[in-house]
Amino acid sequence: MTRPGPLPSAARAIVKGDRRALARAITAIENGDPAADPVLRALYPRTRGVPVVGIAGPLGVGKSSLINALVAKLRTEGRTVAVVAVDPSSPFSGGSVLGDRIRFERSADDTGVFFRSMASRGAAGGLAAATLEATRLLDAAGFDVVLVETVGSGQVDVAIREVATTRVVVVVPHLGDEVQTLKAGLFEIADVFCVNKVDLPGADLARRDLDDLVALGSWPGGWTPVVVGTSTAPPSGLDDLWAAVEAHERHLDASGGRAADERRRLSGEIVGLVRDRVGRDLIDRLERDPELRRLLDRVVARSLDPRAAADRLLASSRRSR
Ligand SMILES: Nc1nc2c(ncn2[C@@H]2O[C@H](COP(=O)(O)OP(=O)(O)OP(=O)(O)O)[C@@H](O)[C@H]2O)c(=O)[nH]1
Ligand SMILES: [Mg+2]
Repeated sequence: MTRPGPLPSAARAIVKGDRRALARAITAIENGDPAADPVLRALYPRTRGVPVVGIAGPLGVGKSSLINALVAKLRTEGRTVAVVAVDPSSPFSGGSVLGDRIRFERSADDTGVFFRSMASRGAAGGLAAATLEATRLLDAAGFDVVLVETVGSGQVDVAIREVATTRVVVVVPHLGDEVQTLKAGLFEIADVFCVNKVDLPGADLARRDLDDLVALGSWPGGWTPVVVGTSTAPPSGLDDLWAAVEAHERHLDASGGRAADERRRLSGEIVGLVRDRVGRDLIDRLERDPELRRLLDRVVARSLDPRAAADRLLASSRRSR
């Protein structure tokens, strides 16, 4: 049941600001450990729906550098920030092309910032689900803003659509190959395009190209993506970047998009959870239930095809309910 009541001790610790309890709970989510269950359930009613800003884009464009800069800015303004870096060591990405990726700057004595990385466990969808649950804990823990960096893999980036309320897609001057990345699905998910490294030549051209692409696109939901230019060293454009994020967050409230997105996200999440459980249950039964084992034997022996077997499996699970 999800109504506010006495909290399990781990959940209580998280609400009180215990960062180690928070980190442990996120690890449990990451590992699919059932210990996360009571914590997630108890804290769900305490989530407020804080902005979750996804920072996506190809390798090495400066996502982490931008996040460091945004964290510094938000902290100066007195806001607390949690950062989740998704898939930092995946076999797909392996880090920036030149191996010069920026680490997050951790300030041990600032409890207003929390950094966490989450590794990919198989499917991008699974990672997105785990990240969504982690952002809920961060919300319930009281952070004002959650920033999520997704690295490299277009699939993970697109899956993060289901997690972030505002999606920033970062590119660098000389789009080149990156246009391909954008075509691979990133283009459609952007609420803000950020041309980073405007200190490099070609930045103006890249911004104009993006402006043209945006003008050609059709954008449901009444929001046309904003194109901003930034550099992290020397810092420039960071206020514009954050202003674009906030404008999108305000648009979500004014247009009813936030509520609609949330409904869609939650229905997808619930269906995903049911699918996982039913799937696990069926796999279990295929192994154990002698009748179902015979069914599988027949498919192996080519006397039944997989679709017919699926029909029978569904029929039998309906009967047994
Ligand atoms: N010239 C220039 N270089 C930058 C800028 N921002 C970041 N970089 C450099 O770009 C490199 C990659 O920066 P990161 O912040 O690690 O980029 P990332 O997108 O997080 O990289 P991955 O996580 O590996 O995909 C580093 O060498 C940064 O110093 C910028 O505004 N201008
Ligand atoms: Mg990075």
